[in-house]
Amino acid sequence: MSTLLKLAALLLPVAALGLPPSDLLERQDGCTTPAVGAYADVSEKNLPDPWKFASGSAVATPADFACRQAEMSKILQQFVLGDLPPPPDSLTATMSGSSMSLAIKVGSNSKTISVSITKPSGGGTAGGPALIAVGGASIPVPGAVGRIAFGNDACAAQSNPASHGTGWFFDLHGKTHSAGATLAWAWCVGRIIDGLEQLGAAKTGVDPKKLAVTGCSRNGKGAFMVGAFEKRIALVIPQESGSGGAASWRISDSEFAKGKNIQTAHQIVRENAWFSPKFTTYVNKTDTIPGDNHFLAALVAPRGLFVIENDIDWLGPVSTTVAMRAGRTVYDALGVKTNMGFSLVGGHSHCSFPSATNANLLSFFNKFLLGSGNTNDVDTSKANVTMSDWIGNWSAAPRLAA
Ligand code: MCU
Repeated sequence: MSTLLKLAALLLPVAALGLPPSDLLERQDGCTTPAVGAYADVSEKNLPDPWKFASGSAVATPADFACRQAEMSKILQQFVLGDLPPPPDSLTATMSGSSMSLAIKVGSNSKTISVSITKPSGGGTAGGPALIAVGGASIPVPGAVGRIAFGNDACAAQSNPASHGTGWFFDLHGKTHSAGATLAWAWCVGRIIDGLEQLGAAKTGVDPKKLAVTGCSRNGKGAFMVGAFEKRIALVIPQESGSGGAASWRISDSEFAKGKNIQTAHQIVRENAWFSPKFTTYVNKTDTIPGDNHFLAALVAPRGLFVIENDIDWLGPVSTTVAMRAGRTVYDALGVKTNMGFSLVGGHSHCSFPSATNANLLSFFNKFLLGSGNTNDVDTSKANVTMSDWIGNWSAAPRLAA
């Protein structure tokens, strides 16, 4: 680390203390003592407690929570997702018409990617908000929001388990890199944001501080992963992501044991390359993982998160309801409960957006991308769940808000 960087690292926490608490919490990189090394297996029937470090000590302050977020990220990478690489060695962005080109180098590997941008209307030189669509968007999007098309299959393929290693992520990092496709997509979206930042709003039309991400189904798992692992996204809208997204591995196993036609960890690794080859070790013993998918919501917190689900058995409505309500308790402790909404409106086909959800979704676009109004307090699930069965042994949540 250069002397300048060391100085900046020392000064940051001091400078951050002067910020209002909401801004302090936005600084998710505020952990000055991140844990290092590998995490041990556990034996935990409940959802792992977000308020307790793997070491057993309590999460009591905003700085602790930033460190716990770093830990939750590492846990999901170690057991389920594979490793998230650091930014590339170099990236050069150019804009031509509506196409952004990214020349990326990692070690001796290089790749040039092109990304199509539909500029937001009326953004001026400061740029306007934009939605990154993982494989396309299946939600209504306000007219003032631009579009960025992310061709996730080209980044990391998702045809079957043997797809692992195919795509420009793997061309850059090597075919045997541990990342599953969904985490690889998060890294690739990070490069799109690098390009937007480098070129600036005057060229791209996009304000990189006003980005949302969405995707449905398999691409909804991706949208969730992008939001959880790429902190520059302001609003995350995973739609019908089900297993591996909004659903909990543990609860889906429990529902499966009750005879439900639900997607589980042991099935999903045989279907596709969404998760790391490392996950295979754990798919028949998910209660030994010191994390679960409520951690995804905890990693997005306190940023905007609007989780859309459906009542289709395969997606696990009980599993998604419990995991996402658990996620909302984290937002609540941060004093921003309504920054996360959970919308489960059933009775429609997979990835068709129910119009009953329009107003709630719009309230999230308005607050996080268009800068107006407050979000509605959204939890529309009618699934019959007993939260205490899954989070009953959690420590009392600290109050981390102002
Ligand atoms: C919900 O996402 C997936 C699901 O995980 C798969 O099991 C199924 O085959 O496809 C869903 C999907 O992506 O549908 C478009």
